[in-house]
Amino acid sequence: MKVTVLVGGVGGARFLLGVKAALGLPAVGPGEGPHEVTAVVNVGDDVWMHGLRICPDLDTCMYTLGGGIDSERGWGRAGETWAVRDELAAYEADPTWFGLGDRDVATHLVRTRMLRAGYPLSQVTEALCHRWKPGVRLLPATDDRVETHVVIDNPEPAEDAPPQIAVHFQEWWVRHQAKFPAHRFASVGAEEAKVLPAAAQAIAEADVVLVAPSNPVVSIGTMIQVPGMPQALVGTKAKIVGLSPIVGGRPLRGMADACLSAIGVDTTAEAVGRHYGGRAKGGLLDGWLVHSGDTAEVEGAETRAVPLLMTDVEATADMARAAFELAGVTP
Ligand code: FO1
Repeated sequence: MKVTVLVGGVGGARFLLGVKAALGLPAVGPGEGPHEVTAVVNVGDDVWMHGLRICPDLDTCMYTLGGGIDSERGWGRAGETWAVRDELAAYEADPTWFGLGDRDVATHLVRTRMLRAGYPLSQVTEALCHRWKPGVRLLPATDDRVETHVVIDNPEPAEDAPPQIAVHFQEWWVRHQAKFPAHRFASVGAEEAKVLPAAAQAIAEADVVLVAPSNPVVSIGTMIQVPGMPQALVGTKAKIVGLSPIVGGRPLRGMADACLSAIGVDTTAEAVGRHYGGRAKGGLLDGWLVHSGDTAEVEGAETRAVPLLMTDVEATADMARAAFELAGVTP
């Protein structure tokens, strides 16, 4: 069976562990078997820092599925040290608010060198995965630079300063911890970008497409805005089933609520499902899984309530199985 999953960062990576387990593959590392899993990963969080290209969602998926993640943080490497970060701070080399771990820096050095040599991000990711062997194909949604920037009230208002400024998503998310309300999000570069052909093909040829419980706005939303992605999703014969990242009116991690309120969507499983829209009504979803105890009516999509807490790999595998069932496929 060919399974294609749209994923963002931490939540998406954890969900992929369960998808692999549900297909009889080892959650971490490479595995044998008749099933193929392709993850189409958000690149909107990607950022240039200290001359290095950082791809948080691709790296979180690669480290999580390859066994190198710091599972406490959900990003960066296990057993990390911070000498480079501390040395950069000693030089007062901005930005000092973004922590680059020493092991993580090696990933960014290899990626930056390959990008500078002209390799597209998809080939760079494939090369990095030769080491990490995540056991799924990790594809960036696009090889082009599409970055999420956030319009906020100017944190340093001055009489001649603009009342609002746009900052990179990482500055809003990490430096400001999203404490300045986002007025809107901009996918910088989206107009000139195009969906990665291999990602569009993985969606077209899938037996089922899953939308991971990732941030609906800055992970899934940003991916769907990449030109060519909507066409791929409309065109696939596969059922598209999503899993709600909102449980009991709260995001399970991260600050999806801050993002949802910025686009005027309530922080409920039903509101997110309706935001994605039922496929029979021109939206994204054939099926929408919400957590037991939550309810959702999404016109044009079938909804079901199942446990959606990714407490361990087995619980997450049950979520993937429920999604396969809702899609009417059997691995
Ligand atoms: N998140 C933080 O909250 N603080 C950090 O200093 C930080 C550094 C960092 C470095 C590399 C990387 O791949 C991710 C990093 N993140 C950090 C997480 C990152 O902001 C988020 O994982 C995603 O962009 C949102 O999903």
